[in-house]
Amino acid sequence: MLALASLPALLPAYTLRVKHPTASGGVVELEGIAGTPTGALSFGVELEVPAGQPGIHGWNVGLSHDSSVLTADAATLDETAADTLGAEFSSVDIVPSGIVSSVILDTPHSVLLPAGSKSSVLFATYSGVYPAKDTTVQTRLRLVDGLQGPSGPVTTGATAWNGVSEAAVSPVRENLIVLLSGFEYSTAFDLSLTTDGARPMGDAEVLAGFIRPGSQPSYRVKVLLESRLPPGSDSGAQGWSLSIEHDPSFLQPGPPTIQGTQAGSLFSGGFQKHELISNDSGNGVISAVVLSLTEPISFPPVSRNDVLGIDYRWMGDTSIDGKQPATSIEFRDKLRGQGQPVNNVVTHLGASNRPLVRRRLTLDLEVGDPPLQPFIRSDANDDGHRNIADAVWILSELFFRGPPTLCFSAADANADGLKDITDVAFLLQYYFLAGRPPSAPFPDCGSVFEADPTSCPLGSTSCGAP
Ligand SMILES: [Ca+2]
Ligand SMILES: [Ca+2]
Repeated sequence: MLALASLPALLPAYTLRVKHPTASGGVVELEGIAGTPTGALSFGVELEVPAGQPGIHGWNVGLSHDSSVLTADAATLDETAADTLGAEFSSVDIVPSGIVSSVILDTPHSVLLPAGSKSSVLFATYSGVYPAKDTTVQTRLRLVDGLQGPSGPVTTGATAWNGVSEAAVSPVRENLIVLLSGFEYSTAFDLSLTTDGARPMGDAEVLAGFIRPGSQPSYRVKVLLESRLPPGSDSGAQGWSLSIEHDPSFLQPGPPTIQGTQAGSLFSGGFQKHELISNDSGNGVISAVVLSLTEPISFPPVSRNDVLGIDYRWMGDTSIDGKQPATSIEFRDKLRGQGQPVNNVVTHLGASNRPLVRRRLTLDLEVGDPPLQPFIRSDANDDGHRNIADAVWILSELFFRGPPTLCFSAADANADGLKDITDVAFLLQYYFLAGRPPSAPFPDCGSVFEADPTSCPLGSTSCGAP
C-alpha cells in the first residue's frame, strides 16, 4: 500500500455530482397521477476533474436514497468512464438504502480521468409512487460515507495520480433533491385546439386541405375551454395557464392574444401574460390568464369558450407539388419562459385543475392547387338559368333571411370578392339596362381560382364535380 500524500488546499475543487436531465439548481421536480408508479427514474453521477489538477485514477461512490420513497431498481457502470476506459477493477452493488461502486482504472497509472474533464461514473434507476393529489414528497439522493458494500463500508472519494504518487481527494459533493408531486385529472374541464375547417377525428382536430405551391398561409388557432361542472355550481373557470407546443420547422406562431375571444370579452382588471418559447424546454406558446383580480368573474359552470387565439404561419417547404406535410400543435406541460415551467391548468374556486381531454390540432396538408368547384357566376339560386330570379335570390338572402347561396362566388356577380347589394344592382343593370355581363365563368359552368379558396366549396353547385 502506497503512502498517500495530501494535496495542497485552495486549488480548484474536484466535484462529484448527482445528475438528472431536468434538474435545476440541485432540485428535480417530477409530477404524475396520484397513486400511480413513477416508472423508471434515471440518474447519473458525474466526476469533474478541474483544470490544473492531477488526473483521477480511481474512485469510490456511495449514493444513498430514502427507501421509503424510492426503490433502487438498477445500477450500472455501462457507458461510464469505467466502461469506456476499460477499468482494471470495477464493482457496483445495490445495498440497503443505497448504491455503492468502486473503480480502479489501471495499476500502471497510464489511464486517468484528465484535468478539465467531466466523466459519468455511475448510472442508477429508481422507481416510486406519486403521492396523493396536490401533495409533494421530498427526498434526496446523497453522496455519503459508510454504506455497507460487499467488502465493508464505502468512503466516497477519489484517488489522484500526480505522476509520482497517489493522493486521496475528497470531491465536493453536489447532492440532488427529488420532489415527487401527485395530481389528478379534472373531470370538469377540457382543453382543445381548433381552427376554421378542422374536424374532430379520434383525439385530434384535423385540418385537411391544400397549400398552394410557394405560399405561406396563416391559420388562426383557437384554444377552447369546455366546462362541465356539476349542477348547482355557481361559478366556473376563473383563470388558466396554457403550455402549447409546435414544430418550428413547420409553423411559426404570432403573438398569442385573448382579443376577439370570449375570455377577452369577460376580462376585467385581471392578469395576463403570454410568451413565445424557443429554448431547451421546447418550442411553443405559454399563456396565463386570470379574468379578474378584483371581481368574481368566471365562465358559466357549463360552457364552451374560446380563451386564446394564435396565428400560426406555415413555414414548411411548399416547393414540391404533391408533397403531403403534416404536423401537430398540442398541449404539453412544462414549457418554460421567463418564469417557472408552465402546466396546463384551469383555476376554479381558487383550486387548480388538470384538464383531462386535451385535443391536439393536426394539420394534414397537401401541396398543390385545390380542385375547384365549377359554377356559373350570377346563378345564385343554382338552377342553371341566368335571369332576374338570381338578383331576387341575393336580395332575399341579404335582407329577408332567404336561403343562403352555397357557392359564394356564384352570388358575387361583379366579382369583387364581396356579396352585397352591388351584386343585385349589377345583375339588374345587365339584364335590363345593357350593363356589362358578369365575368367568367359565365354564361356556362367553369372554374376560376378565387382569392378565397373556400368561397365555392366542392359540391356546392349543380355544375358537377371538378
Ligand atoms: Ca339562376
Ligand atoms: Ca360582389
